Amino acid sequence: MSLVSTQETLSRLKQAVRRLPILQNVDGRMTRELLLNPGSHGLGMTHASLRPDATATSVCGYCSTGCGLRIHLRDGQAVGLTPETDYPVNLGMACPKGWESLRVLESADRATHPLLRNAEGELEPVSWDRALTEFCERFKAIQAAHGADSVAFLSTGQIACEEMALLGVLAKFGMGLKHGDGNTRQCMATAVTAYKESFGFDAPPFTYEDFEQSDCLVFIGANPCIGHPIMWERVLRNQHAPEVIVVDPRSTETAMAATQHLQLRPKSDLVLLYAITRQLIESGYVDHDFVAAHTTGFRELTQHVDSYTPEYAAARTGLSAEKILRAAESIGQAKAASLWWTMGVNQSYEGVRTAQAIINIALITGNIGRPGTGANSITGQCNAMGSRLWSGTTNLFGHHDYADPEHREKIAAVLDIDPGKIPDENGWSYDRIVEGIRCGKIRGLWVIATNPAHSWIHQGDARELLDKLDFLVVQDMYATTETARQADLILPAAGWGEKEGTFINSERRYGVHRRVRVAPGEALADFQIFRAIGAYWGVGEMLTEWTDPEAGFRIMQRASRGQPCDITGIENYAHLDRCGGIQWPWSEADAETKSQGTQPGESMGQYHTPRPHRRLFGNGEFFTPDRRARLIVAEPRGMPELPDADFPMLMLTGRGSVSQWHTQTRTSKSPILRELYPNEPYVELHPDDASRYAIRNGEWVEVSSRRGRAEARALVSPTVRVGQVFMAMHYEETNRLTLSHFDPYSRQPSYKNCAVRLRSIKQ
Ligand SMILES: Nc1nc2c(c(=O)[nH]1)N[C@H]1C(S)=C(S)[C@@H](COP(=O)(O)OP(=O)(O)OC[C@H]3O[C@@H](n4cnc5c(=O)[nH]c(N)nc54)[C@H](O)[C@@H]3O)O[C@H]1N2
Ligand SMILES: Nc1nc2c(c(=O)[nH]1)N[C@H]1C(S)=C(S)[C@@H](COP(=O)(O)OP(=O)(O)OC[C@H]3O[C@@H](n4cnc5c(=O)[nH]c(N)nc54)[C@H](O)[C@@H]3O)O[C@H]1N2
Ligand code: SF4
Ligand SMILES: [Mo]
Repeated sequence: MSLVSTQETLSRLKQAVRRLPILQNVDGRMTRELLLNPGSHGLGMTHASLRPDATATSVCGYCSTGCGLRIHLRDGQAVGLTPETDYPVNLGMACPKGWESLRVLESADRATHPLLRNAEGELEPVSWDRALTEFCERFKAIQAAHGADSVAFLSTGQIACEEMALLGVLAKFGMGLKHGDGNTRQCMATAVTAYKESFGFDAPPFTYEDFEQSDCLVFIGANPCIGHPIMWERVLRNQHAPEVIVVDPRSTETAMAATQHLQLRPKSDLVLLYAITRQLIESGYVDHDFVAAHTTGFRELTQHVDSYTPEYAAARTGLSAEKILRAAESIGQAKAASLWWTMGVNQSYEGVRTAQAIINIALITGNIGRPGTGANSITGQCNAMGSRLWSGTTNLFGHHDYADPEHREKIAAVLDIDPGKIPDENGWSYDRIVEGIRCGKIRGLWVIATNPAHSWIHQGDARELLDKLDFLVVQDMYATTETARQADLILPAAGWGEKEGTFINSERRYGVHRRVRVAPGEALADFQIFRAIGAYWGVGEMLTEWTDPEAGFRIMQRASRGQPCDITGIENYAHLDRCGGIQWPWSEADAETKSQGTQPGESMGQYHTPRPHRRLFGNGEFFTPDRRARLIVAEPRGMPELPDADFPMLMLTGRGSVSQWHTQTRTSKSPILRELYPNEPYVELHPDDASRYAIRNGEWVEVSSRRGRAEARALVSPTVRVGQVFMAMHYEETNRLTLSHFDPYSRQPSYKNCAVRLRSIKQ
């Protein structure tokens, strides 16, 4: 089928849909013909490939950097891509994952048809009609027997805002699923909670230019050389000969490029940050005017950190007092210091308070709201930010509050639904959903664009629990993921490049990704799957306005009105394209009163980026009721599982290489990427430990914990300290070992600390 002929089919179908079948037909069911018509892949999608031999720009679908990729089309099909030279994020650069984005769409293990587990226990292809009917009947039967709450969903930071918004509306208000969470719990929940408490809103304040304008950058538990390589490129463009301080227990690529590496003991960050805070206060580096006008809690903070002398901190962190003093001095003396954190902070049993200790330092030194400053959480997935605002999981649509009746009224009006459909409290977090399966309260689970059987903490337990479910539905691009293998029903999804919508990157920038390929077989865009489920479930009426992603975007805009993340001033997708993305907030008032066009000297090539409003808190006003930021402190806690005689090593986990993405469902499908990373699991250990356990570099070893065992090749290297090992999360073996424990406020898993032992096994 050629795409050009699809154009006609498409417009005919669109008309047909508006006239009758999809959501308006009498029994609320989408007709089978319509679903199975190949043209229906594009239903309601405006489509870059409708312009043969042109190019289209899409935001990358892997990490939260949000690089602009120019897609080259022949006869309407994407044939290749290059990084967008003028896009204000990446300025012509991309990492190998971005370059290889199209290749991974072509894999033989793409899910092309719905698959249903038959009486023999095997997955067999079925029609969409059958799949959707089973989906509804099985989940409804579970709800009838065990209550509406007994079915839950797990969503993602890797589908478009419009898709996650539609999913939230459908699942929570249409299907009555009270409990839904997403993989952003594994990733960003700590930053969200920390920001909400400290700033009054989940609001990362920075813009990427801050990487270039800072004269002191502090990276805490972040390895951007691997995780965010194009952000790191922006650091390399910094003309201020900046001090770069890296706080990481490992000698990472980023640490090696730093001017100061604080190679602290794992999970001693809170002590270190309090010691730095104490030193900043003692040395007179506090911006007292800012503190008095814009914060609360400074006296308590001063008292709290008083006992964190450099000597005390040195003993607890394993760093020298001089190193700690030098880092504090660098921050204090900087004209513009910025502090950046990622998973070394968020994935911790005391992550929220650690993140807030970072926020405190930025606040008391007045390093906020000015170029080159900020307490800046770097996001993970391409649309983790979108999931924070729009998934409806941790907050009500557009960062409203489920518990607030006015918010429920507002959102009900925006969605044109009965306010009674909106629950008056948040649903369960991911870990509670998992526990809900254990105790039999959750019987049905719908997993969308995430792979918990690989990525969830203490994997053996997670897999057993998934097996316990009465009905497990997995909606994924690939039929072979670890979770899909356990599913009762697999719904085949189109991937990035085969559908369209918006992502929000780490600096709050909305960008569009476009449909430039046809999805294989009968795979459908998630947006379409949600609409189809709505129709089959009998709540199609509720979704009438959600005809296509851009219509969904307009609903989101209405919901954002008056919120700190107001985007009512964005005209449409074309406007986002023209501007190279737009950072929130961009309200109608902003659009009227602030210059949007290119100013003299501000040209960004083809793009007209709105210049003002690019970083938050320039006026010192925060989103708390009294407009002041909160300085929040806590007592550091101990690691729950310390190395001991049986399990004498501490295991760290994280990203392994630039060319690997998470559970490897996508990146392992590119032959080029496969050349660029180790294809076998490996464990990094220090040369002294290697000789203690008589392990040679490259040999297979057994790594075990109280929860499981794994085999991996030894990578003997001084990048880790004696007594510590590192395993990359990209191999399914890693989470067999991890210990299930969480931050008490954010419920984010603490993936980066558990006790293991090593044993040589000759193979
Ligand atoms: N290539 C690639 N890039 C990615 C991803 C990917 O899978 N592959 N995933 C994306 C996603 S979703 C995310 S969330 C980000 C993650 O990006 P990062 O957070 O930068 O990556 P990690 O390697 O998980 O963790 C960062 C560092 O935390 C350190 N660390 C461990 N324990 C501690 C501690 O107690 N204190 C301190 N200070 N540091 C500690 C680790 O040694 C590690 O170097 O990357 C994104 N980018
Ligand atoms: N030990 C350890 N574990 C970790 C971490 C760690 O540092 N250490 N990091 C954690 C973090 S930060 C994260 S973010 C998680 C990530 O964990 P996961 O979310 O489980 O990892 P992914 O491999 O990104 O899974 C995404 C899935 O969505 C599918 N997919 C991609 N695009 C689409 C789409 O458009 N539609 C649909 N329907 N499916 C799609 C992919 O094929 C894949 O199966 O892992 C966490 N686990
Ligand atoms: S840095 Fe991130 S957004 Fe940019 S090309 Fe690589 S994966 Fe894509
Ligand atoms: Mo993440």
